[in-house]
Amino acid sequence: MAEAKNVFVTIIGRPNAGKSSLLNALIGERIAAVSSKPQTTRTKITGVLTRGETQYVFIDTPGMHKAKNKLSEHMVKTISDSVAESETVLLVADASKEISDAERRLISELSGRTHVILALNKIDLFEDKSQVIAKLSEYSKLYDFAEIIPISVVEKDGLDLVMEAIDKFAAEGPHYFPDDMLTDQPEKVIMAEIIREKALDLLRDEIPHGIAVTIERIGERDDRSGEAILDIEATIYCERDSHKGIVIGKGGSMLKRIGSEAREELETFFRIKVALQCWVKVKEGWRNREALIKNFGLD
Ligand SMILES: Nc1nc2c(ncn2[C@@H]2O[C@H](COP(=O)(O)OP(=O)(O)OP(=O)(O)O)[C@@H](O)[C@H]2O)c(=O)[nH]1
Ligand SMILES: [Mg+2]
Repeated sequence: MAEAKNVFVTIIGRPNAGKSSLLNALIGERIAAVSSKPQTTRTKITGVLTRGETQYVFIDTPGMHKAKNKLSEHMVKTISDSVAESETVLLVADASKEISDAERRLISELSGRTHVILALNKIDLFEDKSQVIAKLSEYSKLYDFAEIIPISVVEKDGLDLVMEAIDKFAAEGPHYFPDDMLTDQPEKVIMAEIIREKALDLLRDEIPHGIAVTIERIGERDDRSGEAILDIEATIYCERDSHKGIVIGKGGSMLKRIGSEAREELETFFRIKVALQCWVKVKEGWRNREALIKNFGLD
């Protein structure tokens, strides 16, 4: 048999660039929450893919932004710690946006590393591909990337090229995770992230950042016909009483929608029937309180 190989890849980039979408696409499972709102990812998420002799370990990070509260300070620190941890860096950029200051800062912090791949995402948004090429050359002036690959996660375009580029940096070494493992995220975290993703999708813009989800209880039982059911009880925390009302919605309609969309996704992910119960609680100003951030597992 060929020698075992591994490669650790940290995925970085501005908020909303499509880092978590790319992670999910490369792994082939939705292990990380994705949403149209920036700052969806709050803590690092490890995704594992083993193909043949090579184990790929991906570390998804929060989008690089200016820290505005204690939670985002933790998020920004997570990015630099994760970059330091792995040799290969996959920078995901949004081809439809101007290069931001935060992005420039992020790139300057890579100072001199050689294993940096740039994936220029969302090229599906361009009819005129010459605009993509112009963007490519703008980025190539900022850093000596090992490779620059235009991709579209949505259209699954260029993903094989990303894997090939990463493959070149795989080195002989052990598989640190079991070959059938997809993520180091504990089940409870994945469950909470799926529920938070649905809440982010369905709620108005001003609330999502103030939301955290914790899983209070998990239990398995058989229903009358003998089919296994996973019972999940979750609490959705928000920062204000007025937000609580919005999360619950008229006659509980919003909470019902969040719950039923989350349940469907949970059933697909865990491949088991799910009964989900969600409560809503207020914890004022949690994003600025260390103890609560710790409590939500975001430190
Ligand atoms: N048009 C288009 N949209 C995309 C593509 N890839 C991702 N998106 C969308 O971009 C948005 C952000 O995606 P995420 O994967 O959550 O982005 P992220 O970089 O992880 O964001 P943060 O975790 O907030 O830093 C979502 O609405 C995705 O559906 C793409 O190739 N094309
Ligand atoms: Mg993300």
